[in-house]
Amino acid sequence: MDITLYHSPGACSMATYISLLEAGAEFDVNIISLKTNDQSSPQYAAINPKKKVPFLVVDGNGLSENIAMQAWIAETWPEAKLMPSDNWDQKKALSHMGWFGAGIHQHITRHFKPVKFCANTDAHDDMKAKAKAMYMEQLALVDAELTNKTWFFDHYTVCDSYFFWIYNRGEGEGWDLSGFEHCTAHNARMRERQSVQKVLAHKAG
Ligand SMILES: N[C@@H](CCC(=O)N[C@@H](CS)C(=O)NCC(=O)O)C(=O)O
Repeated sequence: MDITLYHSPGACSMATYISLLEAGAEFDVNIISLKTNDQSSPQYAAINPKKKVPFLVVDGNGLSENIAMQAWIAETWPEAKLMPSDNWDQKKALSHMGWFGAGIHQHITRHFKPVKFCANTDAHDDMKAKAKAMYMEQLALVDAELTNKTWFFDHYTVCDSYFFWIYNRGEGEGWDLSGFEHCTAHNARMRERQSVQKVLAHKAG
């Protein structure tokens, strides 16, 4: 299989990158730097018209959306056991990842780049405060979910890869997340993994 991950250091493509490493996949990483707006270039738009990372190309076929990539990785390398084995828990894993992608990610983006959503700069501080509050509200729910757990399920899964990014980016916004003790402990465990260390060290092309 010929696999290329389009990734920007620090972006949510970290989650896919971590899972590919956890699966033991062989793949290339093509850096699309969001810092230099590479995602908006005509060259990248020709590859991914949605102009976002992550984007995964497998034997010439492109796939967008983290949740789909995570499911594909788990199914393609079943021996890595990156999904729970129980049918209901598998759906719960999809539910968690849908939540991370659609229910939490947006609050980070609104705080990071309010100008993308609102031209009135006077409203930005208000928008950022609300985005932070909504992120914190969701993180409290994740913290409850992780209570007395090492991972989201009884072993490491793609949900853990994905949540690493959600927590990491929140910290990147300068938010103090230490009060979410279970999320914080999860993050510390994640940072011990070779996959995470490799992705964090991969800063540029
Ligand atoms: N729904 C997409 C979201 C992807 C996304 O928003 N990626 C961000 C980086 S974290 C991006 O590429 N932003 C570039 C832009 O909006 O210009 C997914 O889950 O993969």
